[in-house]
Amino acid sequence: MQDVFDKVAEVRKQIEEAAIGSSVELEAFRVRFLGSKNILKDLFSAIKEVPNERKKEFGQLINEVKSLAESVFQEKSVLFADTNKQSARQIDLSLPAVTRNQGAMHPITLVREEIVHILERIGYVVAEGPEIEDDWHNFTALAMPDNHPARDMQDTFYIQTNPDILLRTHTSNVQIRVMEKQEPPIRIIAPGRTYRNETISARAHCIFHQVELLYIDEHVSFADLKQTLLYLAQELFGSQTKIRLRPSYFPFTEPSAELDVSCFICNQQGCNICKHTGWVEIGGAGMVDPAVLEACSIDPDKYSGFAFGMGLERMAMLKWQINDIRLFSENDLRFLQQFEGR
Ligand code: FA5
Repeated sequence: MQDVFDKVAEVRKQIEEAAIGSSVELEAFRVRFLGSKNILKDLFSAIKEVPNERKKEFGQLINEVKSLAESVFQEKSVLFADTNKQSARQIDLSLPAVTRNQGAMHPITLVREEIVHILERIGYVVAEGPEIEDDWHNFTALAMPDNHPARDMQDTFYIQTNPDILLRTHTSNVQIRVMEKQEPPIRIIAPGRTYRNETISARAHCIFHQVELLYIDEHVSFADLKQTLLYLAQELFGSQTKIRLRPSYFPFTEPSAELDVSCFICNQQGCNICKHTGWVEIGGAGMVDPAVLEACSIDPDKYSGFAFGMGLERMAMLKWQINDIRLFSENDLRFLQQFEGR
């Protein structure tokens, strides 16, 4: 008989000492002490073993234990109410899936990366230079001294009216930065942002991007330049692509040329992109002028090299037939989303 009273005391102890640290443990507590098959029910049915004169005392004891279990449950339920709601939300499989917007690479980044990877395969490494530049690296060392007429072709933004500090007008400044520091052989590719004080239109912007190529070593010839440009054009536009070099003028290269590629849109049948000529221009190139090598303390009798520069916006416009350069900087999602997954 004492056994039954001991059992009640034991259950009370279990309730008092129950470790309830989570909603899962709270539920286990509820099932054990308050559920439809809880252990207090077994004790209630043991009342028949209790002598009549102690039945009342026994009944009160069990009711107290039951109330204790209920109040512990109430108290802990409040604590875990929020957590319960959250976990219910997490496992509600009937809810529609949350789709995540992963974003897309910007088309200029895509073209830049493609060009960089193509040239890395033949030994070029990426080099960087400052966008806020001094006159020496942007102009003078590139054989464009003060008052040189070629400066007018690149309308320049100067910083706070200081004629020596400017926003670089091309990535050719990186040629000088690298040649000043590094002994040949030099084989670099320099992508970056450039600035010109030009009226913004569908074809020109005041902020745009260029990629510069520079190769300096012993015995580098115009044939090496031509072969490198052919490789780049065929990797970018397909193995059937032809190139054409037209004589041109840049103060820092001699001889100089404009690079045209056969129109990959119409296969030289004639279209709006190539203005029915079958060719599209993609950049300027030439053999580095010996005066530029000298300005960077590189011996022009020992070393020679070539340089090439092109506009990234122009490349992206050709590649995806985009007809307005302003789209690249407007951050219009309808435009940018078209490059998802590329
Ligand atoms: C240059 O900037 C020379 N530094 C390129 C060069 C490098 C020649 C190495 C020889 C050796 P140019 O001013 O032509 O050249 O510009 C090169 C390209 O930049 C153009 O073909 C064009 O695609 C792009 N570009 C120039 N101005 C703008 C502009 N306002 N908006 C968008 N793209 C432009």
